[in-house]
Amino acid sequence: MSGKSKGDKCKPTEYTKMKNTLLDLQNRRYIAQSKDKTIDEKMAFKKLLVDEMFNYFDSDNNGLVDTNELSQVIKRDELGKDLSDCSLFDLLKYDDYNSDKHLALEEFYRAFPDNSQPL
Ligand SMILES: [Ca+2]
Ligand SMILES: [Ca+2]
Repeated sequence: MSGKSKGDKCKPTEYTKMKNTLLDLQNRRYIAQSKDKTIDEKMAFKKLLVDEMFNYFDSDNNGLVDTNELSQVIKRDELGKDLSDCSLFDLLKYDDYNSDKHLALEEFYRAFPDNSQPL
């Protein structure tokens, strides 16, 4: 109900940067939790990170991330200011392929494709 739509300023390049930031955050969380994992697992690593990030976002575990849950993540991780002109809500703008206002895991995979450059 803020009235202002921040997403209009979010350019694709900024959006990509934001997503890299998110992966980076998740990566750090993951590394903090599992110090004994080896680098050899890199192949599966990004997909794993996306899985973990999805679970992190989907706080009620219903398999969908909604705007409410995005708000919670923004609060929890204080993402409000770091992400320049983009916000997590832009995930719904760019990567909600079926336009149901929710992000499914499959849409997360598309948002963070496995074949992009390593972290
Ligand atoms: Ca959910
Ligand atoms: Ca969707």
